[in-house]
Amino acid sequence: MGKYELPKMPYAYDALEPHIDARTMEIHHTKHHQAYTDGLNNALANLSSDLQNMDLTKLLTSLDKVPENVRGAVNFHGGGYDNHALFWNNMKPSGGGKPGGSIADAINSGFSSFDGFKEKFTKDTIAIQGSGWGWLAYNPQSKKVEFTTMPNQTSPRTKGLIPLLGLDVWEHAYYLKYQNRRADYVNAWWNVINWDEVDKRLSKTKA
Ligand code: MN3
Repeated sequence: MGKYELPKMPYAYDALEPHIDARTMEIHHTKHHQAYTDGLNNALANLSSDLQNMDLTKLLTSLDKVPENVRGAVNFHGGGYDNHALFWNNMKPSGGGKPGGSIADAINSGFSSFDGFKEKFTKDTIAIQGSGWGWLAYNPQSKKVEFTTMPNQTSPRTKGLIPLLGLDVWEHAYYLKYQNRRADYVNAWWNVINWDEVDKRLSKTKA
């Protein structure tokens, strides 16, 4: 058995209905996230023990230490494993609304306002070409939060950013319910955000 196992879902597959449907959640978790988990374990098997034992978050920020022939697989499957683990937990049933606490202050300071942030996140995530993710991330250099998009499964950690809130816009995340209507999925997703979890991630960056 590999080092990584598929993380348990923090709620039932139908818990995010009607915004994200149960069948999509189940396939997304048991097939797609499982595939990244297996791919990560397979990639790790080709690494030296010091890299195998490194925390995944550290490994993703130090991809230059990974031999070139395995780097792409670690970037893709390691990013996919980590991104999805974050994604399940940055959603919850009856979520959404406006954040409070430190994350609200950080968003106001990084963007014009919460509404300005929401507009940018929505517009730029819908506009991602092909598969990828929209992220709210903390930048340890500027000590501010910022928005970024990342292609495929590449983690914001590879750019030295700490992911706080991510939205998966691969078609597998919405196609069964929304087909080609990515914008409808992105707009619905704002109703299931777990802001307490996002706030917790921000406070950990300062620990
Ligand atoms: Mn996905």
